[in-house]
Order: sequence, then structure tokens, then C-alpha cells
Amino acid sequence: MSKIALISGVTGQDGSYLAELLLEKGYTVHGIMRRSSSFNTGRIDHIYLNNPGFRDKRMFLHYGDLTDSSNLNRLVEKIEPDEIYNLGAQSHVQVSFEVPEYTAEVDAIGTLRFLDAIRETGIKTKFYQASTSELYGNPLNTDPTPASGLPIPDYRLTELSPFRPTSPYAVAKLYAYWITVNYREAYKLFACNGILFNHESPRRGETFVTRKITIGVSRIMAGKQDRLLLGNIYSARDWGFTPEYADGMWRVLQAGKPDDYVLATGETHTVREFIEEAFAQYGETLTWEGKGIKETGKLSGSKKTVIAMDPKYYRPTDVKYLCGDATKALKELNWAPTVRFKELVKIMMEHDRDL
Ligand code: NAP
Ligand code: F7E
Repeated sequence: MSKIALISGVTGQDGSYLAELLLEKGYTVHGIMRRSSSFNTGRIDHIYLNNPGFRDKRMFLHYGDLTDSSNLNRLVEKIEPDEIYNLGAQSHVQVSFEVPEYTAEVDAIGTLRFLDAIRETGIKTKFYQASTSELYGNPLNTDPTPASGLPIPDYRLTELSPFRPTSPYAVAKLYAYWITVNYREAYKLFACNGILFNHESPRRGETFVTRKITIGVSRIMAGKQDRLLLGNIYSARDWGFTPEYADGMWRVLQAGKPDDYVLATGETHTVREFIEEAFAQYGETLTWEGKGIKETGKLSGSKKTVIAMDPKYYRPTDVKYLCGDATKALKELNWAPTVRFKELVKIMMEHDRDL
């Protein structure tokens, strides 16, 4: 009998790679998608609609929403999944400052609704919660407003590092993290958190900074756009490659006991370095001038400004530095990412250059 998985957020970046992986492993995959006035299945059409290999009825889509408990209860009861992956979320940190209540409703209470559906129905299943490195925020006594040009610290965050979230998104995810731990302890559910550091791919949403850069740089070099406007380019992030993280999510639920795991590369780079590496794919280097909001990047040997700052992309508070330590995942799950920063930028640039 093939295992049955239920994925919320199946139409998103992570959900699409996870669905692909589970189908390859022989699972039957059920995905929850939101009703939308335009098509929102672009990331999964190749496995759901267009690929004859998957017309053997192993993938199903159901309308649903994390704000609707009756819908989640019904789906859990009807599908009786062996594994549930809760990846659905309002996942954009800057947007969470604009829609904080909705973000809490979906990202925090949505997780509770799912856990309660498991408890109420009594279905024996494993539960994966998409937790995030945003939980760590900034250490106490650091200025949480964006800053430029500060030296990059040098420490790595583990499952034991303190959480100090600095956005409505992260605060909502903090509730989701702890309610998952609580349901594991109180009701003996096999419920786990994957604390995933940023992971990117050609399927990354176009308003997240890496994809915004790879698309923007490709368009600038093709003469279709003059410049790219950005916010805090001094944030440092630990960026990995999403298909490897989807494999990590699956491994979290295959462990002998339910637990929480960091998935990260252990390497961190600033947004500015990401921009430089993207232009390097075209053999270009940048000359930086000015400071803060006035900083610009010009193509070397040219007067053309290709990077400039725009206040609208700065957040009221921003996480300055993230670098993870995935030693526990290596030891207990045998998970180790192989795609490093330069290769990641290359993969994304090759895709968007063609696009
Ligand atoms: P994403 O591309 O933004 O996908 C989010 C998914 O959630 C989409 O399928 C979206 O549907 C769905 N969704 C949004 N609101 C919903 C609602 N009210 N009910 C049901 N589904 C809803 O995000 P991602 O990068 O794949 O991330 C997946 C999960 O991991 C998220 O929970 C995110 O917060 C978390 N996470 C991501 C990262 C990362 O670096 N990518 C790191 C750590 C944690 P539509 O397609 O209709 O919008
Ligand atoms: O920003 C800075 C921005 O939006 C990265 C989500 O998947 O990963 C993601 O959250 C950094 C921030 O990702 C722009 O201020 C500068 O410091 O790509 P991002 P994120 O906020 O790290 C975590 C782990 C999640 O859990 C989230 O769901 O880049 N930045 N200029 C910019 N960011 C954006 N989006 N746009 C800019 O123009």
C-alpha cells in the first residue's frame, strides 16, 4: 500500500518540490489549494495535469484554506493521511507588517486548526510544521532597524538558540512552533518542526529578494529594464537550494521519534553579495557609491546605475543576520545540503536568463 500524504501550500515553492519528491517515492499525494480568480497551479501543472506519468491517479487537489477549520477537519477525516505537511502560509515577511491579523490567522491559528483536526478525528498521522529561521530574529540589545555596512557577525544558530522574532510573520510562526511542540507533548502526536533557513530556487516567488534579483539582473542585461530598486542590502542570509530542503522535510517525519530540526547550509552572505554574484554570471562587476538609502551600484567601466535603493522596500524591523547549524539533522537524519551559494545563484540565473 502506498503511503498517503496531505500537503497544505502545495501550490507554493516548497509544496511543489515536496509533491514531486513524494510522488517519486511512490506516495499518493493530496494537496490543499486556495480558490483563486486566476490560475494558481503553475508550479505543479507539470506533475498534476501535463505529465502522463502521473495520470495514474496518485495526485489529488482539494479546495481548502487554513482559516477554515471545518474544511481541514473534513479533509483529514476523508483522506486519512499517513503524513501531513503544513506548508501553507502568508509567507512574506514585509507583507506581514501590512496584514498582521490575517498573517496570525493563517500562520498561527491555521496550524492549531490542523493539529486540532488530528486530535478531534483521532487519525494516526505524522505532522510536519514549516517553522523558520525568522523565529531567531535579532539578539537582545541590537538595533532592529535596518542598518548598512556593519560587520557580519560570526555565530551559527541551533535548535537550542533563543527565539526573539522581529515581525508579525515571525511572531505568528512562533505560536505555530510552540503549539506543535505542545500537541506533541500533551497528546503524544508525532508532530515536528523543521526550522528551515532561507531556501531558494527557480520556483521562488518573484517578490522574495533572491528571485527579484535574478529576474531583475536578467532583464537589465537583456536591455528590458534600466535598474533594480531594493531595500536593506546588508541583511545576511543562509540561502540553500529548495529541492534539498524538501528532502529534509520528508526525513524529519521518517525519524524514529518526533523532534525539531534546523535545516541550513552553515554559510551566510549579504543581499549585496547575491547581487554581485548575479552580475558575475554575465562577467560584470559593480562599483558601489554612496551610503544607506543613497547607495547605488554601477556597472564597472560604465556610468549606468543598475542598482538603487527605494524606501518602500525597507521593513520597520528586519532580521540582520542568519546562519544555521544543521549538525543535528546530519547526525540523526543523515541530511546534508550540497548546493552552495555560488551554485545556487548560477542555477537561478541560468533559469531566469532563459526566461
Ligand atoms: P510560498 O511559495 O509563499 O507558498 C505558500 C503556500 O501557502 C502557497 O501554496 C499559498 O497558496 C498557500 N497559502 C497561503 N495562504 C493560505 C491559506 N490561507 N490557506 C491555505 N494555503 C495558503 O512559500 P514557500 O517558500 O513555499 O514556503 C513554504 C512554507 O515554509 C511556508 O509556511 C513558509 O512560511 C515556510 N518557510 C519558508 C522558507 C523559505 O525560505 N522558503 C523558510 C522557512 C519557512 P497560493 O499559491 O494560492 O498563494
Ligand atoms: O528578504 C532584504 C530583506 O523577502 C531577505 C521567507 O521565505 O525566508 C523568507 O523571508 C532579506 C531581508 O526573505 C529587498 O529586508 C532587501 O532582510 O527574500 P526575503 P526573508 O524575509 O528572509 C524566511 C526564512 C521565511 O520563513 C519567509 O517565509 O532581503 N531585502 N531588498 C529585500 N527583500 C525583498 N523581499 N525585496 C527587496 O526589494
